[in-house]
Amino acid sequence: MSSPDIKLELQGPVAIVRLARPSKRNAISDGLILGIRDLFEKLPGSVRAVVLDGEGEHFCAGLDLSELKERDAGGGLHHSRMWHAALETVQFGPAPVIAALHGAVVGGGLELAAACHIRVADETAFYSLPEGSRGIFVGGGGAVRIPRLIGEARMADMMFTGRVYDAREGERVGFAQYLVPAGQAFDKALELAQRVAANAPLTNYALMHALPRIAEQPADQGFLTEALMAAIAQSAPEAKSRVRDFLEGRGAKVKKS
Ligand code: 1HE
Repeated sequence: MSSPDIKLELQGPVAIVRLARPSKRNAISDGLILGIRDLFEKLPGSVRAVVLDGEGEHFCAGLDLSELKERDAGGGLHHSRMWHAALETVQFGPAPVIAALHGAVVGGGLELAAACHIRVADETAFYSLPEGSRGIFVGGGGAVRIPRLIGEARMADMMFTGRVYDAREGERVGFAQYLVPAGQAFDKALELAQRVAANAPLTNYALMHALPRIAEQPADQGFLTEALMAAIAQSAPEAKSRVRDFLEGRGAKVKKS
């Protein structure tokens, strides 16, 4: 199911995915969450990295509250599971996703950002979980993903007290890995996506699919998963040619930034 509220543009190996419902601050309706799922499921095989952006002054205002009808427990369960399925296609889709954050990154918008692999925020970004004050709970995977970014105590505080983190605090506590001047999040995210797209595909696969699983495994299983993934990655012809390039003086050296 495609949604008119999400747009896809291809720039070589980088896909630019844009939430396109600025009049509603990119609030996520059922149609839009299904549109996100379908778009990520059907990304062309040539895509090596994705930039996720939002049109207008805000990245995303979260769940479309106008659709929050009286649901029975079963309806609520299935609604939340629909979000989970959609955001799984973002996290475990074909390519790493770099979110370009500005303005409101709130509620389900923050849950969407948390499913991405790198978050770049500009100085206008702010983070909030208004579910606490609306009498509801997160339902888009936030209870799992957000504590992994900022810790459970900070997430609970946000929901108990309505605390809003500004862009600087957000970078300090771990919402975003990059903080850039106002208006520059998209350009920075695109620059990073181009770099990510140039990695060996198996390295990106390991970072997307092995690393988060290893984080959940007991250490002895994690070490084994790491070793298996390392063995597979280094056996690829691409790894061999990249290492040979370095040893023969053609590969880039590591430089201080
Ligand atoms: C919306 C939504 C929305 C805006 N659902 N319509 N999320 C929230 O509780 C956040 C609610 N939104 C806000 O706090 C503010 O709108 C913003 C800080 C994001 C932006 O403020 P502003 O002044 O730029 O815009 P606005 O005037 O508040 O909104 C413009 C329009 O968008 C307006 O509609 P209009 O028809 O009067 O023009 C708003 O009603 C509409 N709008 N946000 C529906 N969220 C998987 S579970 C996840 C659970 C959650 O995400 S709960 C948190 C929901």
